[in-house]
Amino acid sequence: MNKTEFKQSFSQRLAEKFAMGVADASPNELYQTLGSLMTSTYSQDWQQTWTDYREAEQKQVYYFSIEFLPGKLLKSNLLNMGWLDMVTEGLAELGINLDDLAEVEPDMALGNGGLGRLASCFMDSIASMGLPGNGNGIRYEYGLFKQHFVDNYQVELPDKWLQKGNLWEIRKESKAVDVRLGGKVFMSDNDSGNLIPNYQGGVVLRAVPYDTGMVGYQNAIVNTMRLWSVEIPPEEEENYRSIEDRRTVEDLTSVLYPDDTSEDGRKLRLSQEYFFVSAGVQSILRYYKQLNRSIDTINRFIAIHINDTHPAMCVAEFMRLLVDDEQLSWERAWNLTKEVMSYTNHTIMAEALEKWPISMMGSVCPRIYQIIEEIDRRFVEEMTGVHDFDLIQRTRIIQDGQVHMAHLAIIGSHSTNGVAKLHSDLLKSVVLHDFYLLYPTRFNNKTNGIAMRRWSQLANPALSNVLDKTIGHLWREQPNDLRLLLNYVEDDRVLAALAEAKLENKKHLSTYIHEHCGIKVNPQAIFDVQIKRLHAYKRQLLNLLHIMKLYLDLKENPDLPMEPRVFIFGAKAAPSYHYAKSIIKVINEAANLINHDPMIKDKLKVIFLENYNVSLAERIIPAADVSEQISLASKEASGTSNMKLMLNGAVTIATLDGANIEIRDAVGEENIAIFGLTETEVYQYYENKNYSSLSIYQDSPIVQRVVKTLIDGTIPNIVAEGYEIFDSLIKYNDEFFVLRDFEDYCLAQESVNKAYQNKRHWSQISLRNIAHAGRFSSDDTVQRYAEDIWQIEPVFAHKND
Ligand code: 26M
Repeated sequence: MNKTEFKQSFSQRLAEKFAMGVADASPNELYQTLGSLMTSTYSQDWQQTWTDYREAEQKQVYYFSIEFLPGKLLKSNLLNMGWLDMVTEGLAELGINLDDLAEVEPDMALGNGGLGRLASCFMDSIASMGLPGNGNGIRYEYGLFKQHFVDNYQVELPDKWLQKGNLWEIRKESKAVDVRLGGKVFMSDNDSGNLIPNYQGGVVLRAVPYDTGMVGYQNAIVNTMRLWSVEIPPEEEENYRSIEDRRTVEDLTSVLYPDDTSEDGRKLRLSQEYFFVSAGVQSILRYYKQLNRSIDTINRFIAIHINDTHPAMCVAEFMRLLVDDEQLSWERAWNLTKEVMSYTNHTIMAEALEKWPISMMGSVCPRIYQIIEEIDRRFVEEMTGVHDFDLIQRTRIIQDGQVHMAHLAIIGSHSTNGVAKLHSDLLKSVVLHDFYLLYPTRFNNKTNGIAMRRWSQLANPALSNVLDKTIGHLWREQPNDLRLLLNYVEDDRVLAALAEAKLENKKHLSTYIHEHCGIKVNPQAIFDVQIKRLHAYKRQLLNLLHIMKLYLDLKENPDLPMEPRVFIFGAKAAPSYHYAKSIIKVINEAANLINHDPMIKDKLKVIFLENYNVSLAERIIPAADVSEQISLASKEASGTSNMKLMLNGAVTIATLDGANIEIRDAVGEENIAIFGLTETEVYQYYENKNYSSLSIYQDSPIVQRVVKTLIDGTIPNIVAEGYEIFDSLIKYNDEFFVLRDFEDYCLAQESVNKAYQNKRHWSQISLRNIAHAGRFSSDDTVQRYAEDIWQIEPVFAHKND
């Protein structure tokens, strides 16, 4: 399609859909029109992709994830279709600004944070690499809550993202499957003497898939993200007369759980897990059986990936279908299951390692529980005599009345990977060491990556233009080409152009900040950014304490030589995470104090932007000068905002944690500000039990002065929260070593301040960060999964001309 044809089709589609002309249409109507033109165009490729996979009998991967966080799809689909420039220009000629349309689309926020966003980066990359892969998840009626600040507290509002419909999804009623929940099961022999399950009670629910096309980057490949929604099967209608009964069913896919760590043991969450696992695995087997191949070769055609432990029941569900329905022997089924399954671990935080009471699992999915018991029994039997008793007890699936989901995922798969080098090493040496002894060859690393096109071309056109003019266009497809920038590290014109692009982005963000917070910030100031979920281990508190130090220093000496700074936060706290919410309150109150203190002027501003999500990330990241990656070493599995910020030229202040280590290796020590305890030192403290935050507090006047602002009235309106945080640091011995790292952090901050004083030098550091970011492309990451774990290969893109 060319521009003229596009304009014609667009106007025609608008007339058909809304009986309107461009001048009368609202942004939403224009958005709907453009979207429908796009979906009807790529649907041919979508169908063709599927046909190609099936005809070639390609091995396919199914990425099971309880969260996906795609954000908005309009521009990313336009880019991948190769339409972005044409549509931008065509619409402009019709008097329409594409960005105004894009704004209308609600963020698809079916995830909490890093894990869900990673899944969506992978979906983009899998399609863009031409790899046969599908997403499998839940179509939540309500996405992650919307965050508002009321009286500087976080308040959660429902995210009704589907209210105006969702033009990217297709409901596929004919592909529905039934999922059984609850009831009882007992096994008996059938006529041919085979053991079969008999179910009593419980409910049968219909899982209806909604498919969304995952458009590959200009390769005519469109893969599928399949999200399941619950419905009452029409033939069961009479059993669901009351509103209450109906509601218990509808609840199943109604809301995304907003906690991203500790499992609170809710039965509904477990039901959600089984629901999407069972629906997904059943539909995979239905597809496989259409191929008319022996069930014994299914591992050559299907790979199932378990994204964190939430879908770990895939192991047992796959066994159930092979043993109960296909009547395979346990041994045959088990070998196939292990070959099909693979698992990624995303955390070492103990409270996030999922466990379910056996009574709950027995009541939600009794047959699955039985199968897990049998897997556990055979595991113990197989290991007895080979390994020592204690090791077997520590690694078995069922312990102390609970089902350990990570154990199920590891025992039932052929691959377990961490998400950054350090994290994968810690899995082997500490967190999953026992399993490493049992299965050393199953462990591997796959460092996370990011969808480069979204986080550079789409989010940062200003920078992209500079790159095009400097190193040509190839970086857009080959992110490693960003290295060519290094040739220009002494080129003043390029350095100035990079600085100019950054300033332009900072001006845009300043406008947004003014509109949303009523605060005027100086675009020439250092924009210092910490954006991620609010968590004690991520240490937003460390950032705040340093801000308070700067504040006190400035109060003492208003002429302090210091580059003006704007500290920018974006973070949601889990609604039940009291401490995290207190941190938000305190940061907001400190911001209010500092921003309105006439003595401080433009030197220091603190901005906490409401409702951090993918779209807001796309505004903040291009405007960032400094990237805060300050988790306690060993606690952040990888991080991915660190990669996005680096790609956009921010300079990182970091602990040696997660992928920060690989970022340092990429850019070199001179181009990153590293501080704080190493993971080894942290573990030494654990071992020797000799950390005392109190003695640090007592020995350091600066630490004392800063920590006291929490309780001495310096920060107003935070009596309860101030004491809560003060106590966490002093009375409860500072679990995340905030005080231990404080002074080193201040030094790192000071070095950043110094570096910024020399603008040319700063731009050079920034350039080196951009130049080395290419290695964190999720295109490469998924390629490594494809080769090492899934054993899938690209199809050759068909030509649609
Ligand atoms: C648990 C219970 C109830 C409801 C939700 C959860 C839950 C949801 C998400 C638990 C964990 C969840 O995600 C954890 C996560 O996002 N981990 C991050 O994964 C990223 C991608 O690998 C890493 O970069 C981050 O370091 C890691 O914290």
